[in-house]
Amino acid sequence: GAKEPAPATGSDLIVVGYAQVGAESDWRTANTESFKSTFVEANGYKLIFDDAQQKQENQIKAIRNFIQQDVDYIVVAPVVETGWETVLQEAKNAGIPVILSDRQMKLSDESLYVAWVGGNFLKEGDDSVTWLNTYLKSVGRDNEDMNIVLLQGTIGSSAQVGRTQGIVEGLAKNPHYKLLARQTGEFTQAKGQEVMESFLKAYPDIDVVFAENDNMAFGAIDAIKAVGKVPGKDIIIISFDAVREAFNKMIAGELNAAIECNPLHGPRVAEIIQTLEKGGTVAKIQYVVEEVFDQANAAARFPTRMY
Ligand code: GYE
Repeated sequence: GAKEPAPATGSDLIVVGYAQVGAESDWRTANTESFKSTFVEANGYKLIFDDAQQKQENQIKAIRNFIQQDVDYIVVAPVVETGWETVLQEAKNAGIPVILSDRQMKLSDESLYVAWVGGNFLKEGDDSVTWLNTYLKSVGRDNEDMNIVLLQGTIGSSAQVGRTQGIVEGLAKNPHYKLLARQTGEFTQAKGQEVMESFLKAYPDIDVVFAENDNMAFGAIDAIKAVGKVPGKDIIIISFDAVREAFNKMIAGELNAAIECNPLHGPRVAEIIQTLEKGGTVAKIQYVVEEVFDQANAAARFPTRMY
């Protein structure tokens, strides 16, 4: 009869090096968890995980280490878009395929990576302004002038670049919208709070905050409370990611909307690797389908959220 396949020994495992951005947000924690739970021995993998603490130089070092260790695949969630050609060429010379996940790179040579999977950040930005347009209309405030501030993510990251572009271009279409200020909060709650505090001091009459991730919105909520205003009522708050805590805040009425960005890329990257292992071809750019959540659907959708 047919023989059972031999159990995977150490040398049979597919070795994957993951150069992760850091641990700056709930989204990032869920993303790390997704890789750690997917790339396990039981699935035929050995994962070498590196946390770059939001520094590109650390990510470049990590990639060089992966090349040294002759891993089978390198996965990168690039902290910023530019400056990767040299190290990716080194990976290419070593014959190691590179898969990008989450944020994109801007490269002069697209052959330096096999595939990318992640969210459509420009669309997310567009969706956030569309949500505001619809909401203001529904509450009869679409003829009011709106003073708006923007908490940006890590400058030069494709998540920031795309979301900022979608937001700024969307706002520019409506003469009632006035973007007073934009500044980075580095995708962290602490920095988001700090920047929002300074916005509130500089601009006493803010109507709307866009935060390029949930954690910065959580910081903004605290800053708004600290000046005696009611988040979600006195100031409309829109954020990105839609992590579990964002649902809690929408249900509590403190956050108005969260534009989804799905972090569960582990299985998606594993599928790409499995296809490559079988000699198949993969789509170069793979966008994940994402939704928009607000106070009208948050409670109903919360129980089935995966992150
Ligand atoms: O929105 C933010 C995280 O790159 C899409 O990075 C990701 C972003 C996400 O820090 O929370």
